[in-house]
Amino acid sequence: MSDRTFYVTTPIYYVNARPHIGHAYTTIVADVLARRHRLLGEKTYFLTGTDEHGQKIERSAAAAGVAPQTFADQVSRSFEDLWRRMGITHNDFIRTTSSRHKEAVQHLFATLYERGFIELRTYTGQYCVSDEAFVEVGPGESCPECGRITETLSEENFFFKLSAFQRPLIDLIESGQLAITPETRRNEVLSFLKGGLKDLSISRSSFSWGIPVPEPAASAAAQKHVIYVWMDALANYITALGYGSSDDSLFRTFWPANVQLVGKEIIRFHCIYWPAFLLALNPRLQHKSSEEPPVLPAEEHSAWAREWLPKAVTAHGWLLFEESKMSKSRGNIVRTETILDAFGPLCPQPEMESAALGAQHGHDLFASDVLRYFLLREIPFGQDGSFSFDALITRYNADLANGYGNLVSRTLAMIAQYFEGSIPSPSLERNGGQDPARTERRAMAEAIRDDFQAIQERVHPLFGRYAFHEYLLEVMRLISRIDNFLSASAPWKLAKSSDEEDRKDLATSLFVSAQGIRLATAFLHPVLPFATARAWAQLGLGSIEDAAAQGELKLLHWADLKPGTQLGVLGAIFPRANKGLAQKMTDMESPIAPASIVSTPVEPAPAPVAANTAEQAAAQPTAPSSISIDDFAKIEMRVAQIAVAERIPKADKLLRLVVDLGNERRQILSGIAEWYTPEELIGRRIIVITNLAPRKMRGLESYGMLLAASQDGGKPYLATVPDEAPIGSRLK
Ligand code: ME8
Repeated sequence: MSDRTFYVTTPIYYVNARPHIGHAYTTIVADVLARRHRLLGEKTYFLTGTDEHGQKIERSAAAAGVAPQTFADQVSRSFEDLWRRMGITHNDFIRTTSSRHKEAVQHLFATLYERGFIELRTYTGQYCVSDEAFVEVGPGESCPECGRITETLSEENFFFKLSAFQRPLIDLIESGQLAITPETRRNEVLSFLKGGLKDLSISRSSFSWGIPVPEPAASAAAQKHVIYVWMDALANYITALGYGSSDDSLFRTFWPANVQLVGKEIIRFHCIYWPAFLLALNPRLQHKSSEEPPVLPAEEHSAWAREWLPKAVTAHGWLLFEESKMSKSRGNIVRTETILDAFGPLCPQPEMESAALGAQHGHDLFASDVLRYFLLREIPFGQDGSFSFDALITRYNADLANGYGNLVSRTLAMIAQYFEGSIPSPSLERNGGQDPARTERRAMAEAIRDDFQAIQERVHPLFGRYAFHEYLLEVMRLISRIDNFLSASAPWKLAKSSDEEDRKDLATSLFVSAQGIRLATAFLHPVLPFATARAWAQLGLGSIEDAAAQGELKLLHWADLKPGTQLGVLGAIFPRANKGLAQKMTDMESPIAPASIVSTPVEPAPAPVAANTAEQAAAQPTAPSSISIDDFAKIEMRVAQIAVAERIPKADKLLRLVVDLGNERRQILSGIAEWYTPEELIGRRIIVITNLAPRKMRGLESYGMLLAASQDGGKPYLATVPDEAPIGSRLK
């Protein structure tokens, strides 16, 4: 192991709703980086966690009818559970409601107060609850960041003297000491800084769900204050390492972070507030709060920054779904669990992936690889990228099933068949004599060997620059090259020949392909940790984790693949996925309100006035007595026209309907046969809930639910809309 350390962090995610694939994206990138740096032999630490204080969480908990801590516990656990299902290798999971964090944040606040960087003032301004920030707009106007209406807050507040750090921050960013990537984000931060910095309000007294301002500051204020949620949250990156506690050995080993990964919307918090808090900890800046802070020469800040500021903040773009940013407040999220549940069952021999934890975990790890690959291959890191189930399946089939998986399967199957499962001995020689095909395949084999080192020199730096999509594109090029080489060599034909030279070429072609697979597998390991473990074992090379830990994947040498190596147990790696899986995932994306994962008893909601079977009504989750507008927005209701209505044999109560939604037709089964004849229904414009999970009744699938009003078992009256309401339009 080298002396180098590597510390990578993700943002800590709010617990106001369950995780979605946007959160998984950042966490996956951090995991890929952590795995890569571990295999480079660096002592690596990877931190993630949850952000649990603030008004937003307090309100979400109130809407769910539970105490904020209960709410935070439940949602935080859903993040931890998901990362475990996905095989994420974080070293720590920090929660801002943990006592270790709270105490250290109070220590941070008290230190800055003592240094004269925090003082008490009165402030009136517009506050955006969603972003948890004061914004510079007039009363009643909306937030320039997220567009939501702001609230006027007038508070006695503790202020942090952010304005004192404008110059030092500009210098540190311009000199590259605090690296911000990509370039566009760096420019955005610099132009914001150059526009001037106002002091920052860092406490709140209008609500109580936060870390109390500690003494002696607390006694100076008339009211009780909690620490501003962003100061609380940003501090996690050091509180998790033991900053401000009796054991700060991790802090001394790993801080400053090598890279802090964030989504682009929170770059300012990480590149302005966060480094300013850290610069203010410099004891040489101590002053009385009534005085102006001393101006230190740039070298002094630079020396402090070397020890205290993150080396780099890197922002990625947004995952878009249906054209807009995937977010819980917009209600257009895709849950990672959907992908795990849909792709998992495709995993052949899942117990191989997870000998210790069983087949279910194997399913999850397999599916997690699929999502990891897609996100890194599909989206140029730093840019926004669209997510769709169709694109996921297309990419999976093209690159993983038909590409990598197929190459591994066919090569190893031939080695098993023609060489009794033992890696053959090559005879690389250029001279093909009079036979042009032989000359060509020998030249191709030799070129692959000659290029073995150069490919690695070309591909590895792409990873270092976070150009994951180019990196994976290069790996796929390597796979195609080996595929083409195999097709040109046609070992299955050579195997039929008794010619001595053909026998040699048969051995060489399979040996060279095995080398290509070995190289592709080493390249892919940080991105596809589970599939590559399987391929490596099938190649007869044992545990890829061990190889990674011993630094053997850093740079491969041709001579390290020994002829005579006995292959492991063979089996498919990535079977082809059926296109129907996309519809399955779409159907699985039924809304789950945050409240539905809270186990505290809540008032059951009135039964939904829907005209389906009693069984279906009983399956409705109980809801809290009030739901937020965001929760309501998750229910997709559309205008539909009934195109087909018919009775179902031997089912007195059910009708089978086919409804037209404009861009699609759906089958819906509805328990209204006692009250409506099929004839009177055809042509009616009704309202359908379109994003319910499908249900099977009488062997038929139902993809949605009609809205109707009814009283205790009485006739359901179908909710209708005027004929001019466009088919497919959404009810909001
Ligand atoms: O902002 N595309 O938490 P958060 C890509 N608690 N990434 C996305 C995404 C999307 N559509 N949606 C979310 C917070 N993310 C604060 C952070 S850190 C001290 C405090 C990812 O739950 C991305 O990393 O809103 C983004 O920055 C983060 O989740 C925001 O998560």
